[in-house]
Amino acid sequence: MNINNIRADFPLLAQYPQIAYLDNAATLQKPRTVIERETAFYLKENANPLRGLYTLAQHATEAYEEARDTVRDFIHARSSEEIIFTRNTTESLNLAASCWGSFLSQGDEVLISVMEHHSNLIPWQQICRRRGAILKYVACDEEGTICEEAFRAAVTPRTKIVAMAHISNVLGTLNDIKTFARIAHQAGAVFVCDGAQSVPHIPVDVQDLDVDFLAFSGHKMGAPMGIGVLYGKKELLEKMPPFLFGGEMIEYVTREDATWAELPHKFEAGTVNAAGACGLAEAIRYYQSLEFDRIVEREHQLGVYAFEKLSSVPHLRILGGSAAEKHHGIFTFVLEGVHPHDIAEILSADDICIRAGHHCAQVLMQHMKTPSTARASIAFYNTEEEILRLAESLKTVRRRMGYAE
Ligand code: C6P
Repeated sequence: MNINNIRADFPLLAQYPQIAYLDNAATLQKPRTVIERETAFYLKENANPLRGLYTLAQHATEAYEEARDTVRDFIHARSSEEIIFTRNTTESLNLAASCWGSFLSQGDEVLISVMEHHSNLIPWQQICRRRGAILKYVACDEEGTICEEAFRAAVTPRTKIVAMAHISNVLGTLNDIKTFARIAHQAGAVFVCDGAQSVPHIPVDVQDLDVDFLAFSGHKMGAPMGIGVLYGKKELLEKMPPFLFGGEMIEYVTREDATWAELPHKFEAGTVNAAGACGLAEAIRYYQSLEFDRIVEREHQLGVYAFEKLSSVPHLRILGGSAAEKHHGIFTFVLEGVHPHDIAEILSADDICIRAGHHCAQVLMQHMKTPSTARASIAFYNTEEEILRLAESLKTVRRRMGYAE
């Protein structure tokens, strides 16, 4: 992997060579090919897909459906009917919660973990409240691990849905989704996986994991903002009611009633983000051109380096796993005596971009008894030099805040 060539593929990185962008869990920078593909849709293919019978509209439809096939192939779904385009992970999870959650009855249980992003928590809170169901949480230990025994103990005959992040956006923990999905299925529950942080960083095979739903966002893997995916097993998608109602999701409408379009269109009401879908397909092709295994290997190397360098910063404590391997490129930390917002602002003055706050995971913050933290998250295009700059800058933060050392 030639890192200079890779960085040259990202116009923003070339535009600001002084910036160390270490907020990749929030959103990835965009390769030129993706930006060009999205633009090309508007320059050469723009018409409302799935409607027009004229040639231009057919091209738009073809481009959109090809993008769906590319996503299907990437996550190893059985059929393109199982790929629903949404705006982002948040919308995908709301769709799953609102539609499959509509089958919940009084006293049924939904099980999630304490490390869920609000997007995989609040939709379940809301649907449980509406259906009279009970929302239960499985905890993680100090290492950020959800152990199998704790998970087994939390699943009961009343558990109807389990929803869990594949990789935590705060701790970087990789949850054992395959095992947890098997246990959930044995109890008769469906398994919803939040793949926002996993799909861009590790190969994900929905058939191998045997999850019922998988949600992810394009923008975290170099695609444009505003395009996301909900994978769902066909038999479940067929059973559930639509999410939004309106154009393109119907089969036949009378004054009193309507019937629904075939999958996947039943869940894609209104004009779709076809240019975004084409951009997502291009992002997938970009990953494939680099070879995903090499991306994983590169991010692993950088992660080991980052863990070592951050661990050498005095007064800094990394939350979660005590080994680099447990973090999957996500390092959340606190610096004794310094508010995380101050850390982020001081680092910003050094042209280093990290995130600070509760990371949309307040239940996890409560569980860890830490109101907020700072977080650096890496991607394959980062360099050892950027990570070194992060560590060196962090070493100066306490002094710049007025501490003796
Ligand atoms: N986490 C972060 O900085 P959207 O915003 O819909 O694309 O993704 C929501 C989401 C859901 N689940 C997980 C595990 C996530 O990490 C995110 C997004 C970003 O951590 C923005 S808050």
